Amino acid sequence: MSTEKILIIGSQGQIGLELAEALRNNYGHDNVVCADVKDVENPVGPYEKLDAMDRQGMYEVIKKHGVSQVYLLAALLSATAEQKPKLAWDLNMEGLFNVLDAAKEGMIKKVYWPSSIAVFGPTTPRVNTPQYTVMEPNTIYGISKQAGERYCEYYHQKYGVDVRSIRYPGLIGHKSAPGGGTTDYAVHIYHEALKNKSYECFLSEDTTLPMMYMPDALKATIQLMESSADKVKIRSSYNIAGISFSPKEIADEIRKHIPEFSITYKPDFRQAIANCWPGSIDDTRAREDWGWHNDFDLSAMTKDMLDNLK
Ligand code: AKB
Repeated sequence: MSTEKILIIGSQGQIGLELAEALRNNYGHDNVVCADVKDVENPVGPYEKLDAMDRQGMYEVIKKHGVSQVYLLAALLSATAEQKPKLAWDLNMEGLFNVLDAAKEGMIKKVYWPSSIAVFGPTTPRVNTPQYTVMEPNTIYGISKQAGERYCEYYHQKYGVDVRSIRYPGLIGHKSAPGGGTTDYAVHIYHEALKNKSYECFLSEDTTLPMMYMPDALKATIQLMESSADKVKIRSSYNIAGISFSPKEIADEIRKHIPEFSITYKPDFRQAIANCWPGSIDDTRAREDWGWHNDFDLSAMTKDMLDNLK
């Protein structure tokens, strides 16, 4: 029997929906409480309606369920954050402060908080971006993630908070839809390829970005959270790498399965965001510290996505 009680805040988003399923398999159905600002009719397990910015509401949920670990996934992603900068800053930071303070006060034992490749910026080396390098993010999302990383490390060093984090690349999965990111095209493209045999991409054909298939991202997240504390040497956030590809390369891969698939390019404001992000990531530290490795490359992911979406 698991002694852990896990709370996922932002459980109805792209990662939350899949992570809840994976954690419920590992820890038992009733030991994972899902929470989100959305109303959910007939939730499949314990569910609480919760705004991550509502500190008192969050603490009541933590106490009510005897929560020991929080995964804080509620956030505005890069593209939406540029449209709503004030809300993005408030949500991305307040939610984190509320959870870090809960850990500092001893209400919970462990915190997971996702960072992103958006912490890097135009002055960062783009190829094999190192763990430690120049970081001058120029999007609200990236600025909030970088500030969040600094707070995580500070709370760990100053108050002993056991907080763990990964800098996610663009995530691709077939079970849940992405919302408001610059890397979302790499999910939409599969849906459109099957439905319409064509796709208009909002990034240019040669925009290479770091990406990852959802099973790899879930594996990394749970592996990091289950590692013994002494192995987690970085308390800001870990680089992890999966696959790097451009819209042209993913389209070529899809064409191996759907030969008539065609792609056109109409870059919009998201192109400027993508231009300032890395093309590939050096994840040596995650590999060395807690044994991370990815399983899926572009061709295995494409086959699996198309098989499942069909
Ligand atoms: C986004 O595109 O905003 C996210 C991310 C890379 O953090 N997928």
